[in-house]
Amino acid sequence: MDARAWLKQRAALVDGFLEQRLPSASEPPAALHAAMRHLVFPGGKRLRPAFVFAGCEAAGATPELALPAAAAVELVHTYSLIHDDLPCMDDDAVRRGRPTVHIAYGEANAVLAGDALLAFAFELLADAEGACGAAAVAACTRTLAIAAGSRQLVGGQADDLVFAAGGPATLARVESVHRRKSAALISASVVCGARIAGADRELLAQLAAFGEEVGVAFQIADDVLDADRNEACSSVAVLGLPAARARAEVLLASAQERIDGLGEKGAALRMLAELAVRRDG
Ligand code: GRG
Repeated sequence: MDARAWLKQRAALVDGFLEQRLPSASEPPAALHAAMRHLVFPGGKRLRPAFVFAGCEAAGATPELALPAAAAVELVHTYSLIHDDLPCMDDDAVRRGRPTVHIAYGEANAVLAGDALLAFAFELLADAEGACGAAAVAACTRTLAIAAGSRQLVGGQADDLVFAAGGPATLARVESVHRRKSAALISASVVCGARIAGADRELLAQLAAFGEEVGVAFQIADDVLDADRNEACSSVAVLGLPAARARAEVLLASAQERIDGLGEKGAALRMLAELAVRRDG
């Protein structure tokens, strides 16, 4: 199947689920609920949910089983983008070609919308107990909570914010931020999908390592696409464009090698990894 068509089909699954489950924009407090929906719809590439589905497939289950986990991961991602755009962080007025949430709904609603989306992500996961089993839900909750926490996503963001003041930029420092801020959630996505399919410890470790390498390569691709922003914490800043591109390819190849043994079950993961790293937007 064509990779983009595959991704679009998976995105439609998540969109439908989120459309049904998120509070409507008219439910009071209406400004808050409208702010929550503002960045969820029409949404972005929906890569992380696709990694959840692909992780589930890699461990041998039908991907639809992982739908609540896929939606939960996308909401954690969405919350992080809303907060990242705030004036106290990156101070961005535009995301995905539209006004950011604080521009459209005010700063307080943007903070609250992010908070509520993070909480709702875990509500969706908890509700999946009947379909996925209590053990799988508990394991996914833990995986996602760790990836979203101060040792991963939030900690990476904290270090990114003070990166320039923290000493000389080195590849090790940049990739430490990339691993936490970006790769942790991608790795957790693959792992959650596999957990729902009942993967054993060995496969989970293999997929976590795959996800981390793909995640860092994905972030390098992002640095390359944003090269003209001259950010301090960027692989382009420490390596230059050609070497940054080459580093992403090395990581992608290493990640792909890790899942060679999965055969056909790993096809979706392999396709998605390529799409995430060799993208043009
Ligand atoms: C504020 C808690 C907190 C965390 C912020 C996500 C993030 C950390 C910052 C956003 C800026 C950034 C460059 C993050 C790295 C991850 C990344 C490249 C996000 C964009 O992901 P895509 O390309 O976005 O999947 P779409 O729009 O397709 O969903």
